[in-house]
Amino acid sequence: MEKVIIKGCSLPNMPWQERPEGCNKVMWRYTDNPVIQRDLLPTSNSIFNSAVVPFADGFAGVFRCDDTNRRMALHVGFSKDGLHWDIKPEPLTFECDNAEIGQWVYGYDPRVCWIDDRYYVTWCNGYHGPTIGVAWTTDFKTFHQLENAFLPYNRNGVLFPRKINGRFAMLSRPSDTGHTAFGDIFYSESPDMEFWGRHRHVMSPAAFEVSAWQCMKIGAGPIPIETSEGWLIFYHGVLRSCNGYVYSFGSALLHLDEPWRVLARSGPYLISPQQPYECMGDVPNVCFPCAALHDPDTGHVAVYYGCADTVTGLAFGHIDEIIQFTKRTSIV
Ligand code: BMA
Repeated sequence: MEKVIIKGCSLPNMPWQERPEGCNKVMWRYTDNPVIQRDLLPTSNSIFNSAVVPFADGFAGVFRCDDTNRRMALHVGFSKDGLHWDIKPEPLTFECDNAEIGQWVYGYDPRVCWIDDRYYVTWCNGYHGPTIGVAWTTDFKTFHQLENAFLPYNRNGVLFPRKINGRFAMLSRPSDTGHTAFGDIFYSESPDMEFWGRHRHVMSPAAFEVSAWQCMKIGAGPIPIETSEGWLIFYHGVLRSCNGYVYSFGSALLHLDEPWRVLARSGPYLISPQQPYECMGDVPNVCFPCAALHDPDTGHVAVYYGCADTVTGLAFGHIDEIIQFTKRTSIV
């Protein structure tokens, strides 16, 4: 394979640990996982499925913090090193011109994406069922909420970090009100972040006999990473076992100009629930990625993922190795 070109801003200060001695895995876990404990806030039951981005001379994030009423809220946090976080105890509030849209019901599983001149937040927003909320900020203090991107029911809205063919682009996962046994990833475009259309099908769950970890439903995770081999995405997949759902994550490469075209898709998972903090918690056996930091100069990537719907974990890898793995094991 030719040298992979990776887009993005240099990020020499991102969290990183080398692959442990003797480890032959494509991705490996941070030794001090969970990187964010469930009770970092006095009022939090759990902090997981959260979004982290470079900000100022460090990092900022939008965190899913369920409180001890078990209400799902979003909180802002800041960190110098991406490992130790100062998460604000009060939930994030949005400014919105439209009272109906701005009325808070619940929010979870945020993603944050820098495009052009601002950070966009997308999240699973309660509006007669879950749909994709959209807001922007420049300072992580004031958040301006826009129209919901789609009709309910939809989850896992993930923006691309630049316009594609002149339009904003987003992956999402239409579904229904519950944790039902279906879910495909779709692609949509917008000229203005308000009106979304040109919907295209991207991926369905895999056949059980081909790749069982992703055979029930799938959903996009972190913001796609642009490379010379295509958009690298991490996505979660669900297996339905006799004892409940198991959430793992793998990788895929999407065509740069027509991202609904899947170039390669990993048959094996990259990370599946195996550590105690991934297997035990409010929802056992869940690894759910929502953010990644990467440094194009070194090819390092750090993926933040929710563990057992309770805490946040971190896993590392080399982008070129993940791309090779995706192509070598592809089920497309
Ligand atoms: C999904 C979402 C995620 C959660 C996962 C496992 O449907 O609700 O927030 O992590 O289920 O419970």
